[in-house]
Amino acid sequence: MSQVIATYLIHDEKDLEKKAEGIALGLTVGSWTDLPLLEQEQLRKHKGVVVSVQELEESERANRYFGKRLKRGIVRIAYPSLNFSADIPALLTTVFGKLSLDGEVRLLDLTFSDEWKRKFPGPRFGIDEIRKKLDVYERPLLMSIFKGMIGRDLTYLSEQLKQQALGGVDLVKDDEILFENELTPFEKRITAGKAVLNEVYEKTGKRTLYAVNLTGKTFELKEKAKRAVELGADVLLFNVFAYGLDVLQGLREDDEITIPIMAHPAFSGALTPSEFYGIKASLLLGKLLRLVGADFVLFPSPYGSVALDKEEALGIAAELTNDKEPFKRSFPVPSAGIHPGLVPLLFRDFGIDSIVNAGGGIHGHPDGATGGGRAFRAAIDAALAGKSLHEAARENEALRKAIDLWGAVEVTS
Ligand code: 1AE
Repeated sequence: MSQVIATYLIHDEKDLEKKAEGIALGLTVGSWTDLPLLEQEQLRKHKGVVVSVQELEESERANRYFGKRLKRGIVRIAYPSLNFSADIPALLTTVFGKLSLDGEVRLLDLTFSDEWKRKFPGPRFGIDEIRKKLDVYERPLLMSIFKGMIGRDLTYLSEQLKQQALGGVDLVKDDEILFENELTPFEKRITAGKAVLNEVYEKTGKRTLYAVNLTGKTFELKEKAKRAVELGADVLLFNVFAYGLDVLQGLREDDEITIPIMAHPAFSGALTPSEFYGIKASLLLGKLLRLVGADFVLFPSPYGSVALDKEEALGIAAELTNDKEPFKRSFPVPSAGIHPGLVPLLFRDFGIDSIVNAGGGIHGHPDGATGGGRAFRAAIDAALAGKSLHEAARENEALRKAIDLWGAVEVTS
């Protein structure tokens, strides 16, 4: 029988086995042992089953956090797929619905059967087809972010886009905080953006894709996304955690929405950061975002301004690119506070199939956004060639200026 196996970190004062059994029962058939035998038999096929309980060493940190001495353990529970429909809301409500309110349980992972995975789309494009769109294959991609756009008009947007594209970036994304507004409405951003990027392409031969922020009320999103496709938008940026994973899946599965989707992590920090409860980032931003169809996934890198624990960040990237899964691979985009001096670290950790993404690190360059893009491109080339940034900076003025301003972390070995 098909099942979903959930792995949890649990804490309990007394008996981990008992707590695990309580979860398996509580999230499936509820209390059943007092029922007549016939009903017990009927319910047996729906009951969650504790697969394993592995007790961990007591943790002083956890005891301090909870203000009491607790046992800790890793618990695996199998839930019969029979119990819930093959959609994310039903899945999450089953494996971590009421349980998430417990405050002493962290959902670490979910394992799906192949049959269950087949009910989900995965990315429409994924890494390989996005590379084809850009005709860039042998290096990490470079993305920049519009900054300071609130209260600015289309002329300003067009100029900022042009400066970014001239720096050699592969993608430019809207800031996630740019919503529908009179000065730069969604549809006009797309048409103005297209005109600028075509102009730059005519001049330089370099393609740059623009990810426009798809915002508004949930039930208006599909129509808006279809209109974006009609207008020739390249990519949709989407604040998925403000809406829900299922909304992204709905956009992905609509055959009239034929452009890649870029998932932004805004609001996910309300769910992932604690080491004691909530959801592990590699599951939420990695495995589940890929399952529902994100082509790109942004997340905080271990090095910038909103640093994520390194193991978590690597875990997200591993889930997005694991080639044993039956889905296209999603692009990992480690972000936030990135400048050219961090490129060697990002390249060492995330490799070629990743995207270097920067807002402030592009626009804050002494030569403006174009200089910022050039500095990043030189840093990426240096990392690929195994050159130090300082060595590369001797031949590249833009990189030298960036390093003088922000420093550089060289990677040895
Ligand atoms: C984790 C998301 C990063 C993001 O969206 C963003 O706007 C970053 O900006 P900078 O690079 O930190 O200026």
